[in-house]
Amino acid sequence: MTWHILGAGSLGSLWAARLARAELPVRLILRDRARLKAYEAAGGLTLVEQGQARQYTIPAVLPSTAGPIGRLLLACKAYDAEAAVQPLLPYLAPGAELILLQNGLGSQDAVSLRLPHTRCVLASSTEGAFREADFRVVFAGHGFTWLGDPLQPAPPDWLSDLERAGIPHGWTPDILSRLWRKLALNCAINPLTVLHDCRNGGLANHPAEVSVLCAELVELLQHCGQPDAAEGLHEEVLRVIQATAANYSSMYQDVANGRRTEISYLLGHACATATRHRLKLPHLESLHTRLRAHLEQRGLPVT
Ligand code: NAD
Ligand code: KPL
Repeated sequence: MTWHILGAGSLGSLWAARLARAELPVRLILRDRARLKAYEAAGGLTLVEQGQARQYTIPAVLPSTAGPIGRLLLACKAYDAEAAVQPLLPYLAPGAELILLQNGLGSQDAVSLRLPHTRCVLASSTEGAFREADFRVVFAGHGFTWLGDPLQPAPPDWLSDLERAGIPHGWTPDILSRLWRKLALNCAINPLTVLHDCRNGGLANHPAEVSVLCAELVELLQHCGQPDAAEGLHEEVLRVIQATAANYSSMYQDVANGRRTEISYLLGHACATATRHRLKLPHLESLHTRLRAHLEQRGLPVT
């Protein structure tokens, strides 16, 4: 079955290139005619790995000419996911499956609600890629992608395609726990790197702030039925700060480059969940307020 991939950005291109070179059928879905023309002019997708660039001439279509779609990888930012899937709804084949490759939480529910009869597999990835130019992506960091379906524990048969394409992955019956854990790590690290204008390692100078945020995140995870995601969170946050000391967090890079952040699906989602559970988490709330003010000052969206 053809892999339709919406979002020819960093992760979407990384998946598309690896699936295509394993000779699996892949089709990119681009936003509009202008993007399609630009893609055709570029001559395909280029993936740069260990300094070596290789171009893949993967066919691309518009939403209106994509159908019928049996399998769709949605590889856009969390804030684009719901709108991106909308024009594809009439073209989804009966029994179609979606793979939602968004960081954070909230966008997956928004998409699933629009597709009550379609299986939505959720993904959480630690692979790293960035766009060097339009339709040219650099594979920057090896990682792993967890996949799972909170409603249906049986793994789909297309995992063998990922195996064949060399995409490191695992199937988990508890994908929500993985997504919450990553969200918590992102909440404890990313906003502070933005507000303190530092690399991840710079947070070693703010141990009390990190510690109090971790304590509140643990409380939140325990309250919202994710005790496994809370286990050893503070220790892992300290480990990540140390292991990625020289890196700038993804949110830091977004802000530095004047790009919209996924704040609503990370810290915003954590704070909204706390409110729903009538839980007072003053440090997380204050962090959210300070981060929004910081984004506003820079003319960036606060959601
Ligand atoms: P990206 O911005 O590089 O790519 C997203 C692509 O989606 C863009 O090309 C954009 O034009 C396209 N898009 C958006 N709306 C569209 C629409 N309506 N129709 C067609 N195309 C549309 O984003 P990314 O870095 O690949 O991130 C995707 C998700 O993966 C995010 O949630 C991100 O946090 C997460 N993630 C990224 C990385 C990474 O290294 N890049 C690592 C882990 C997780
Ligand atoms: O995932 C990350 C990011 O930069 O988004 C790290 C810094 C590793 C954890 O928050």
